Amino acid sequence: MHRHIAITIAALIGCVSCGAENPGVPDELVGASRSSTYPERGVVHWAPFDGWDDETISQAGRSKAIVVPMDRCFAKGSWKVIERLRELNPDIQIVAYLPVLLTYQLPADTTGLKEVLPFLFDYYDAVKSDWARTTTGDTLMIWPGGILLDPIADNDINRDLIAKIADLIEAYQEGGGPRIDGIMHDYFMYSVYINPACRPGVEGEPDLDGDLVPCSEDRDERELLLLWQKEYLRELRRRFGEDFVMIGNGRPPQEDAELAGLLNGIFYESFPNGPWCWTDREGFLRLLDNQSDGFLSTAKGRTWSILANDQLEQNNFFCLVSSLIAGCLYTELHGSYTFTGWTLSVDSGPPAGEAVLEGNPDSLLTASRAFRNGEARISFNPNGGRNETVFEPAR
Ligand SMILES: [Ca+2]
Repeated sequence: MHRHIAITIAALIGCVSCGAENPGVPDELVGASRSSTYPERGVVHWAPFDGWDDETISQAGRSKAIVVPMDRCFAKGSWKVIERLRELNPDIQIVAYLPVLLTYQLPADTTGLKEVLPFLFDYYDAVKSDWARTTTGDTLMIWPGGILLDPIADNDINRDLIAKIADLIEAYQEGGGPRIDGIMHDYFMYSVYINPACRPGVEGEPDLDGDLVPCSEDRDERELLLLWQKEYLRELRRRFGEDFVMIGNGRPPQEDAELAGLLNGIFYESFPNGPWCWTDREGFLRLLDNQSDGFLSTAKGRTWSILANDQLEQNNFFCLVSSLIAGCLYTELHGSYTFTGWTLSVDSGPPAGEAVLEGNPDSLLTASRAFRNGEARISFNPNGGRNETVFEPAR
């Protein structure tokens, strides 16, 4: 632990604002609403655009990026909203959410689905021969309705599956509608976890290579699982280019430098604690570590991590202040991954310095960063909990 923290601080000293400098972006975006470039926002909307009025679209247009399910990005019903967002903010990044190695069961009658969400249907169809199985031969459903795809074929990675998915995305990208600017990959994994809600319907344990040894006890299998995920990213990068924004959720992007280097950002789903019950301080220091130079790759000249937390409303402000210090994007959520507009109002202006850590990374610690209009500051208690979270305007 001590060694990790020492490395964290060493990395911080060399951190050059983690892509936050962006001199080409105007302080005001086109549209009715005045907007500060900092803090930097990212919309996270895992839902249809139904109900988005002009005001919601205008507010969403104040963000750097917007994460929307890929099937929605490629649906005609969404095109007007996406085109309007680009009119309001030509620099906005439309990032398509797509789970890693997962397909969802479809309703029995897919007639409407083919019309309204053709990508969802075509994706299901393209990968339906690649469902993974358990040690008892059962279908490997890992979330209710969500079936894992098998990354292993003939004791090697399943390259056909990579090609099928990449081919499909490429076909839609070239299909004549608005193009996507990137993908948010949900969710990279070291091993396979079956959500308890799938039991007792699912029998047996995950077994991706078919040798009847569960994934959790099968090192070769887990190595191929991780390798598949990296090769998948390499193939998407090869097809869509260096500036295609790729953001990853899950633990491997936060720990595996090789995987992180194939990405441009990390999605922090439950910042700062993660599903792994980190203290606030541990989660925050991990963020700084991840955002230090050279861990993630850049796209369009910067990194694209997003801080999110839909569980605790008070964490929205903690995400905002943390994003300022770390040089990434924050989102504001209120109980679900549905964008309803911005309620927090901080006009920090651009950074005026680097992040500074003072104190003891294992005890009392304060992180701060100067901005044109004030200072972002977070302090932590000896037990790792947060004390003060503030943006203090300059006098
Ligand atoms: Ca196995």
